[in-house]
Amino acid sequence: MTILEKMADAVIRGNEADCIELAKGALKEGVDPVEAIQEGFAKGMETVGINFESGKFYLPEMMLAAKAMNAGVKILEPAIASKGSQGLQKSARVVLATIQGDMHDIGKNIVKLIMSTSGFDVIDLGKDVKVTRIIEEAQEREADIIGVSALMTTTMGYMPQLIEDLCEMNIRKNFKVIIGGAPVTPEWAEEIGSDGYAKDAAGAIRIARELMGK
Ligand code: B1M
Repeated sequence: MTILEKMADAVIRGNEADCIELAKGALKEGVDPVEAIQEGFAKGMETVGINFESGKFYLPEMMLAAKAMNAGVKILEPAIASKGSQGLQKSARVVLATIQGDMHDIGKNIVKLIMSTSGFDVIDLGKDVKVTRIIEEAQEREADIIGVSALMTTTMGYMPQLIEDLCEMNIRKNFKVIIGGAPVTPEWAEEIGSDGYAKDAAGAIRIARELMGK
C-alpha cells in the first residue's frame, strides 16, 4: 500500500492514531499536504459514505471516520498554511458556511483552509447556518463572495433560497455566489442561478479567482 492508500484505509477504519501518524509520515516523505488530504483521507471518506449507504457502516463508524480524518488534517494544516501564505496579499473577502440543517463541515473546512492560504480573506460562519444569517454577515462584512456548502440533497434546497432572498433584497449583484459539496452539480448551480460551482477546494479557488477577474 502507498502512504495515500494507508491514509484512506485509516479513515475507513476510523483510527485516529493511525491518521495522525500517517499524516506525520506523509509530511516526512515530502507528500504535498493538499494531495494527502484529497487523494488520501478524502478517498477513504468516499468509501465510508458508500459503506454507510449500503448499510455496511452505521452512524458510529461514520462519526469515528470523521473524527479520525479531522485529527489527520490538523497535522497537515500548518504545512498547507506555511506553503500557501508566503507573499500573498488578501485578494477578496469570502463569507463561507455550511448551509442550514447541515452538520457536515469537513469539506467546508478544507475549502476554508485552502482558500485562506491562497490569499482569500475567509470568514467562516461554521455549519448549520441559516440563510438569513449568511446574508446578514455578507452584508456586514462587505464580502465579495458568498461560499456555501451542502452535503445532503435535503439541505441543498436552501441554496436557491439564498439566491432568491438576495434577489428579493435587491442585493444579488453585490455578491458572487459559489456553491459546492458532494451532491451539488454544475447543472444545479446553473439551475438556481449561482455564479459558480466547484467540485473541490482547488476548484473553489479557481472559480473565485475567475469571478474576481484575477
Ligand atoms: Co453524513 N451523510 N450524515 N455524516 N456523511 C453523507 C453526506 C451521506 C451522503 C452518506 C450516505 O448516505 N452515503 C448522507 C446524505 C444523503 C443525502 O443526501 N440525503 C449522510 C447522512 C444521511 C447523514 C445523517 C442524516 C445520518 C444520520 O443521522 N442518520 C447525519 C446528518 C446530520 C446533519 O447534517 N443534519 C449525518 C452525519 C454525519 C457525521 C456527523 C457522522 C459526519 C460529518 C462530520 C462532519 O462533517 N463534522 C458524516 C460524514 C463524515 C459523511 C460522509 C461519509 C463524508 C462527508 C465528508 O466529510 N467527506 C458523507 C458521504 C459522502 O459525502 N460521500 C455523508 C469528505 C470531504 C472532504 O468531502 O464534504 O464532499 P466533501 O467536500 C469536498 C467537496 O465536496 C468540495 O470540496 C471539499 C474538499 O475537496 N466542497 C466544496 C465542499 N463544500 C464546498 C464548497 C465550495 C466548493 C467546494 O464552495 C463554497
